[in-house]
Amino acid sequence: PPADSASRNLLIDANEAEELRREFLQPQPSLPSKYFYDQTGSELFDAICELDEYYPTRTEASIMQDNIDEMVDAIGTAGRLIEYGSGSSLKTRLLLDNMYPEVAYVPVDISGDYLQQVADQLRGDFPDRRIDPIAADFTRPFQLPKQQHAQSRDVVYFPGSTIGNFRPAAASSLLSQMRNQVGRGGGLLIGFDLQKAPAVLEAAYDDRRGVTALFNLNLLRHLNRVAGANFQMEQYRHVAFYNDINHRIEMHLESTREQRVQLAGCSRTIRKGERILTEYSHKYSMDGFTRMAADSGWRRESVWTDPNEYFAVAMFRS
Ligand code: AVJ
Repeated sequence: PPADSASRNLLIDANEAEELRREFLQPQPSLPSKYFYDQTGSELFDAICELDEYYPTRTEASIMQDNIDEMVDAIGTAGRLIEYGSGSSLKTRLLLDNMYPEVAYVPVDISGDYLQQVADQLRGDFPDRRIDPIAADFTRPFQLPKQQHAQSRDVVYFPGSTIGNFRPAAASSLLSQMRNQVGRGGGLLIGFDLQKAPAVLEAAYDDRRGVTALFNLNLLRHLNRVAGANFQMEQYRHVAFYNDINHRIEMHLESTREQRVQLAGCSRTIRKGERILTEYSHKYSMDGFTRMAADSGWRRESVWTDPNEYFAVAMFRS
């Protein structure tokens, strides 16, 4: 059991509790985006991907479809495709269908139960492919099993512009962690969202049917369950806007009244109208992203985009 009394009776470990308290007690309270993805949140995210307004998923899928042969060759004939934050693995099915048969698939996801369900389903659908799931929080260093063959190369797959959720410093350190994990000669196949008209961006994060609002609010329900929180979901509203100075969508939960909130053994007052930051989704220029990756030891080998240049998928080599 966790040593400190504040962390007793929580379904998260002492590190997670400490991270939650640190973020939540900032002058501008925030909550880590990774808590979106419990079972319900993962399902809501799948629903977001079907929305008319949410262009990233379908744009990335069309980029993958249009360039699958080049991508598969860039991944290579042996090794592992290690997907950080695999979720439902829906986007990965095209790669699983087309990659060289010797390439194993290693989905890494924080939501362990969902990961096992997905892995079992994939084993049924791709009986000839090795599927080796790892339940881990990829934002912290985690151990990969050793490769069987010295010559085989690992490729990290990080689609969906999940990188955009991280502040620039954290994004850089995550790119460095990936570089260290695959070693020299390893690859990174990564999707990132490009800068575009704010109206397009804002519609994508504040859809008419309110699915994104539910997704945002579900984070509170998740924390009530796992982190001893007492958020009252009805007393917050979803806020999403484009910050064009920092080139990012920001999602917040705005309190409709003053209230006292407990979380992971701490408590604070949230004033009426005060906002809790729940997500950044950074939008990049092609050059800006390439520079950030280069600073973490990655050189760009290929980049693919759509006709509107809404989204990009790039292969980097270390
Ligand atoms: C999965 C993190 C890339 O930032 O677009 C979708 C999550 N948040 N709608 C994104 C998300 C609100 C998504 N990522």
